[in-house]
Amino acid sequence: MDGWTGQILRVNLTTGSSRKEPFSEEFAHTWIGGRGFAVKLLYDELRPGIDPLGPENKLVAAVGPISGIPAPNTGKTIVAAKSPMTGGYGDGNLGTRFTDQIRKAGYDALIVEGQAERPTMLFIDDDRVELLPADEVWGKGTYETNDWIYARHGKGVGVLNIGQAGENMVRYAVIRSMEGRAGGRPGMGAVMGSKRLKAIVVKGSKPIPQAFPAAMKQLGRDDLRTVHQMDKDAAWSVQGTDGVLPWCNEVAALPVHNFRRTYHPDAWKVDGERLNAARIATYGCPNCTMRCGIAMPDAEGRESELDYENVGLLGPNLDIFALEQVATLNYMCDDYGIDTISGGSVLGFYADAIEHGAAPGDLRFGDAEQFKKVLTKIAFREGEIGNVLAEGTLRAARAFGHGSEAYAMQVKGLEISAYNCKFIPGMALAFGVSPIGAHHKESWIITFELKQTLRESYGRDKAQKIVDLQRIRGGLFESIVTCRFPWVELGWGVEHYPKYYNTITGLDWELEDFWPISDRIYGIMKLFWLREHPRTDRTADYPPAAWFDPANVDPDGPIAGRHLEYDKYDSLLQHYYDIRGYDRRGIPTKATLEQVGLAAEAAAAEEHATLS
Ligand code: PTT
Ligand code: SF4
Repeated sequence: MDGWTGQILRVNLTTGSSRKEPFSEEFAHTWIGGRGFAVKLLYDELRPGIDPLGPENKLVAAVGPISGIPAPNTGKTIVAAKSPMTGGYGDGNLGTRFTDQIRKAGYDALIVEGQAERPTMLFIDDDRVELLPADEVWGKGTYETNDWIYARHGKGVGVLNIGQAGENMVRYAVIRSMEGRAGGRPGMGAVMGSKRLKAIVVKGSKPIPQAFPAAMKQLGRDDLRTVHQMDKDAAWSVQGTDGVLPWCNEVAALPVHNFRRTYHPDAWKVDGERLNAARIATYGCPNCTMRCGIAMPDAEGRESELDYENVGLLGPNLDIFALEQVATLNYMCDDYGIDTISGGSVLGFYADAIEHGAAPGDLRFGDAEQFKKVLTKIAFREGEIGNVLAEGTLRAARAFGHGSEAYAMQVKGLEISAYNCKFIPGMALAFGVSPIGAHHKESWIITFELKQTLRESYGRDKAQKIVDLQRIRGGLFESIVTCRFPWVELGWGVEHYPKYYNTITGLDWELEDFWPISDRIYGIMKLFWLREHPRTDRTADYPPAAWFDPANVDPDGPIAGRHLEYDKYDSLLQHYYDIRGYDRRGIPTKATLEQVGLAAEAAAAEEHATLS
């Protein structure tokens, strides 16, 4: 089957068995790969109501037809499972050598099920699949674990590994995937830890099946060169993602003091210019010339790779404006394997709760040393506070009480990325309706909204743009599986991707052919959510109360006195539902599901909720 290896590798950690499972051409064309494969497999195979941190959950790592092929920025893999944060489908998009190695080993997806008795490393070398002891590195951070793996298997292998946070099932533990790369925000590292799976290592030597390999080689080489040239000419390549920080501050979208404020006069101290000036190394994913990972020394001289999200949540959100201190917190997150977004948000929430008398403790905003201590407690679930905070802001707020849930900055249980939408209705909705919880990756409407529309508008055009972006970002890029940055940051046209897809698969698809598949993927993610949350309603798609609170407005600055309004947000949400074909509860109608090819799933969904 050109474009796909046609095989899934299934490994059971309880029995120690593994087997290859072929999949059909129809399955490939219906779900494409990556997120499409992952959500369909998990939806079909997971019994509703299982504990995401129990042996019944499954971890899927899946690539797409474009992944790993030498062409712009193709070194990405999807990791997915039932999320310990949201209870719904969760995934992350990782840059990693795992991508091309798993394809060369002969698989498009890996399913890991069960639970090992002892700390284990899964080793895949083409057809050879072994479960090896990992006791030696259990209890160690991701850096040491990575070195241990490289020393045994060489630096060319693909690696997914976890730190102590994953082992201790901190709900927002991530997976490290290579130097400077990490992800799986909705707790994919915790799922690995619950299986006592310290690492997955893969080596492959087979050719990746392609319809027109010579044509693809030429096309990939030419486009890599063009993207490289575009990148060299772009300011973005100098500062990486942190280049966006001054703009976020200027437009009052920066998270400051647990999202209480939207800008800060000292924000420039942690911006991309300062980061670039402190640069000691640059990292990138395989097949990428853009190399957006900028590393600098932290306060203890260790190399720490920073992105905007990491800086925003571990810096201004905690009132920390010393970049080397931000770098230390970031290094600790990377080593423990804690998501920097949720980690920074949890720390900010805790300081805020103390400030409001809702939680015990003497932690203060701006005190980097104290924040480091709390972060360590979280990674090891040390003491009552470490244990509560390891559960994420929503669960911690429920434990603290005193109305603290209003300023737990999360949606559906997952913490909001570094865009403070106190007065940005469209981006607030993008977080609200993101099917995996508040992640900016599904629809980053903020630049369109603030540059091309009226900020205060709650018009249908914003809801339409969110759907359009979800189709491209959450559907296309996550299923063909490639990095979206050439398109987002350099304007590398989205029309290039069907060209790669067709050259690899031998098919003849137009861009428009991908949209029904994107909608199918969103439909089944929604069904996954519905099955786990049968009493769901539109309130699940609301951002935190703090953004609507007249008592929580900025006293001065660009949006002084402004906040979101409930009735207007609700009407914007309704526009989104209308465009998506959902009913007033936010549930896809039967007709909508049938239209996107989910008739069988719609019939089964009747067991969990009445479809309109
Ligand atoms: C992603 C999320 C992001 S998104 C960032 S910074 W970003 C944070 N990075 C973390 C980190 O680092 N260490 C850590 N311990 N926790 C971290 N949590 C945060 O995780 C990521 C890049 C980035 S950098 C972005 S926006 C783009 N994301 C893409 C995407 O989602 N899809 C896609 N097709 N292409 C993308 N390209 C860009 O990739 P999650 P990565 Mg990450 C150290 O996975 O769960 O989606 O969380 O994967 O390999 O690091 O690449 O300003
Ligand atoms: Fe990885 Fe950044 Fe390159 Fe994307 S642009 S492939 S995230 S290094």
